[in-house]
Amino acid sequence: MPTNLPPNYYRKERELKFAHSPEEKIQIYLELLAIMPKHKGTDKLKADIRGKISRLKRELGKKSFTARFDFYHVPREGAAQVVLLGQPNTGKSQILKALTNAEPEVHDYPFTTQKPQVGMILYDNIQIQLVDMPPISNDYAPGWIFGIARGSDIILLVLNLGKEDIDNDTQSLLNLLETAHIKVTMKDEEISDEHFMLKKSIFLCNKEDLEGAALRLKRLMALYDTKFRLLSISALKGTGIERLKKEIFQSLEIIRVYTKPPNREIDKSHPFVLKRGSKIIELASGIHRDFINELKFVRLWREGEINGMRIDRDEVLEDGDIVEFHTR
Ligand SMILES: Nc1nc2c(ncn2[C@@H]2O[C@H](COP(=O)(O)OP(=O)(O)OP(=O)(O)O)[C@@H](O)[C@H]2O)c(=O)[nH]1
Ligand SMILES: [Mg+2]
Repeated sequence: MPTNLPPNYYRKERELKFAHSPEEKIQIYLELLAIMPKHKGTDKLKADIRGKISRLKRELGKKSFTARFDFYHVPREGAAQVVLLGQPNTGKSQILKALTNAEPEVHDYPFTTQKPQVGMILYDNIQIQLVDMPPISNDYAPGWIFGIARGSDIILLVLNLGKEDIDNDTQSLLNLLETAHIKVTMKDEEISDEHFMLKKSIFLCNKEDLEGAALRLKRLMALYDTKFRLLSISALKGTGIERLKKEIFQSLEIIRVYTKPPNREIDKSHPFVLKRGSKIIELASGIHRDFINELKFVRLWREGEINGMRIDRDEVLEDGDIVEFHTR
């Protein structure tokens, strides 16, 4: 295995362990190929993966793969991918509608949504992809839905505060996820459990406008508030939506960094989005592969702290940093 693979390669690779269907596995392999840096050291690995994909395709019969392909993959767009999961009629599509410009079908009967639908959340100057999924329940829980959830950055577990037995629904939702090897968490623990993928989640308690909602929320809080983040909203009335956007942004633990050529103004509309804790060197290698070799020095502006000082390439970046690259 080549040593210089990026961290998201290993995260993606871990999903293979829990993928059951050939379609899901093919999708993961395709994404691994896309993530892999292009250099001599990865040639063999690339060939191995291509071989695996062909074997899986043969196993599947080419026709059915292309016919069902769309269902198994939602191409990533924007700074992160956030997935809505929940039982039928809990308001997932209404939430997509409230947070984005998408116009999904919303109806007062279960199983309205039959395939993934996407929209973009605008938060300040970044875009986050929101994926609305078909419902899951004890009677309907196809593997591909969980495959998409395992590949996402955050899961929003949508619960219906209008339902008296919301406690049972919540527990069965968590059970369904565990059966699919997903354990929800509040913290960013990425590769810490052998049998589960730990996924950051928010319990999204929807329909707070309905009668009895406040009491049910209180009950849920008593059960889950110490371990999980609970948020109450009404997607229909539009309450709690701005706070939800902010919480999603905060849970993603991403930072925005602006780059500029020397002696030029910065363009704040196009930030680079990086994981919190990223260094200058990671920013530079994201710009293009050889950029780091062309670098002579770097200046940094950080509000109220640093004003154009030369900094080391191992400097850890912060949200809002402005970086000026000087090349040879
Ligand atoms: N009162 C109230 N009704 C809501 C709210 N959010 C959604 N609804 C209603 O609940 C019903 C179901 O909403 P959907 O968004 O279609 O639910 P869903 O979870 O996408 O349903 P499936 O696609 O079947 O899984 C619709 O009649 C919505 O108008 C809310 O915040 N308050
Ligand atoms: Mg729906």
